[in-house]
Amino acid sequence: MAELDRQVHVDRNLALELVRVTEAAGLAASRWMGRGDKNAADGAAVEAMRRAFDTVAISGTVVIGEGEMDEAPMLYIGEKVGLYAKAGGGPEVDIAVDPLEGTTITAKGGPNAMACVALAQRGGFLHAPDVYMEKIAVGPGLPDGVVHIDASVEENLKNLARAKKCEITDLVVCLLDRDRHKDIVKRARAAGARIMMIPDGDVSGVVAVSQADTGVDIYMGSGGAPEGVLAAAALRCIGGQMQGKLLFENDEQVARAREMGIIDPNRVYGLEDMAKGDVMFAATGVTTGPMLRGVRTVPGGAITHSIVMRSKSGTVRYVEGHHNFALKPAAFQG
Ligand code: VTB
Ligand code: MG
Ligand code: MG
Repeated sequence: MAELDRQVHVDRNLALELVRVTEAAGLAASRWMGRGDKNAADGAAVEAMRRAFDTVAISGTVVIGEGEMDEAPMLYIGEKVGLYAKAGGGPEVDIAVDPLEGTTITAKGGPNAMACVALAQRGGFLHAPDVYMEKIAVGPGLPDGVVHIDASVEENLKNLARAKKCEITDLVVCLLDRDRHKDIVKRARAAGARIMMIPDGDVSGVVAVSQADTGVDIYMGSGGAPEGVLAAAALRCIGGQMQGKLLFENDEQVARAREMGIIDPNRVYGLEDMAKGDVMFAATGVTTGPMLRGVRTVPGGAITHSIVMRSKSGTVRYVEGHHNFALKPAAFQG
């Protein structure tokens, strides 16, 4: 087999392998739905995802993870994961994870919590520090630069409405329900736009701009920078535009980012700056939302709903997993 063919073959297999990783995390987290313990839910997702990675034929390095080695026992930044992590061999890839995006949502049994993973070639992801990121995103099929992170809310809405050949009153802006977004909300409402506030989970909030049936036209506001990179990976696959800007609260954060290779703290990152080259993204719903159905328990097992996508082919697949716990190793039942 020619080298190129072999590479393509490896890539293709990996995309579907990744879904097993998010399924494992999703199944584990779902056991904690509505139990009021977000740390237990998160811990269960992290542990299950870590274990599931051991079966994937990669030599992976976590670059967006659960924190630094001294604060996170598993899936910490720099950790090697995958079947070949110790033995060597296998494709060398970088990994971004959020084993449970929406820990509080899960603890309350709210909507739209999910387990997420993205994979890129070495060096493909922005090594985002754990600070906030200002984000703006719109869906596919619009002129390049139709919105800009440095433009005003009013200007962005006006330009988006013009490009979509609609009125601003037709547009829906999605953002996290946070006090820090009061100004954006006020301005967007004054301009006539409608608002969809989400309690947590801005990865799915951003991805919603690229999914026609969510009714979201634009995502705005700040959320976690690691979540920004995961969302960028997804948009690279599914289409759409996104910009991000890291928000630093003090000099220590700026210095820390500099150590991670971020020289210009005011840089505006485009999609390719956050997730470049061949990228894959997978997510499994933990609780039901507009993007994915949550885990459903059935006699003897559970049903999961996941999305898998690759930037190279642009294929987006929805995978419904019917898990039979009598046959599945206990460690993977969640
Ligand atoms: C978002 C959201 C996450 O953090 O990134 C948000 O996607 C941002 O932080 O689900 P604040 O909660 O401090 O606003 C989460 O809500 C939790 O990781
Ligand atoms: Mg997390
Ligand atoms: Mg998160």
